[in-house]
Amino acid sequence: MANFFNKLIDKWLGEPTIDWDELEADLISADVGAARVMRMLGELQARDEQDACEIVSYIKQQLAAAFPSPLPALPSPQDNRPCVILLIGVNGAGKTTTCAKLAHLLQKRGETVLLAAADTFRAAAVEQLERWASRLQIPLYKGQVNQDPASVCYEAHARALREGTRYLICDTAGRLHTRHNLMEELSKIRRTLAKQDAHAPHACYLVVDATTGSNALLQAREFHKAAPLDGLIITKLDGSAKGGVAVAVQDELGVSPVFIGTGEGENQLSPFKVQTYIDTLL
Ligand SMILES: Nc1nc2c(ncn2[C@@H]2O[C@H](COP(=O)(O)OP(=O)(O)O)[C@@H](O)[C@H]2O)c(=O)[nH]1
Ligand SMILES: [Mg+2]
Repeated sequence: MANFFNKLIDKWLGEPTIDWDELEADLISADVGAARVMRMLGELQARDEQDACEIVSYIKQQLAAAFPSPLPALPSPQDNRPCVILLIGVNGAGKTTTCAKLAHLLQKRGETVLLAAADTFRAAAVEQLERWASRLQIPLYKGQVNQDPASVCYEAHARALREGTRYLICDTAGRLHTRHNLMEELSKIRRTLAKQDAHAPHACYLVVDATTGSNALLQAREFHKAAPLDGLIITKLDGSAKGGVAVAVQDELGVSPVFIGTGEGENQLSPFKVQTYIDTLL
């Protein structure tokens, strides 16, 4: 994992003066968002700070303070109704894998979970979730190929209500944030879920791939316009990707990170923790 701040200290510690342009470029490359970078550097320059350790500790503290405390948590079921979680995002972001990981995490906490395979565009997508479900022994509701995803979610929701399942996690098809009809379909899924419980979906999380850098901010912006996001799940933080986009999304949209994915295995999903994030993931 990238350890951005240690590299920053190493780089600047021996330097007699800080090259602000270069420091700016370093920070921009971490995807934390230009506006915040400018604000932080403006403050440091105003007090003519030259000490690398001081600079790094100021930046760390500012980035940590970007997030609300406490961070919004995964909702829990209310009134004995299943808590419905919808995972959305572009193709390849990690939605299907994250559905399985999240279901597994909840099962480990003793919760009951039903997965809904609402990515009915590709048979392979349903099969992918099916393989996870059978391996991890998680109940799965799957639709027919080409069945309306909203109707799959509806039927899965009905089953979860009937069986008293505590969590329903819906996997959806990857959609380009620029494609209107797919965004419409998302609204339909939401409306359909609300038919059996006005509060459903209780959480709609956008899954973004950390390796796409600042493109994840563009995705978040567009998805948030189409369907209000309750949180962000950042995947693939196990590589050299920097997770700075979490700060950018928090700053611009007020949408907080809830989980991070750090590998392809079922146990590689963890709740987002500010300090761990600042210390290891930037
Ligand atoms: N290294 C790594 N790979 C991941 C992570 N999450 C998902 N993947 C991989 O990313 C690819 C796409 O994931 P998938 O769940 O199919 O994405 P979807 O199209 O959004 O459903 C798969 O090969 C996953 O194994 C992660 O946190 N780390
Ligand atoms: Mg998928």
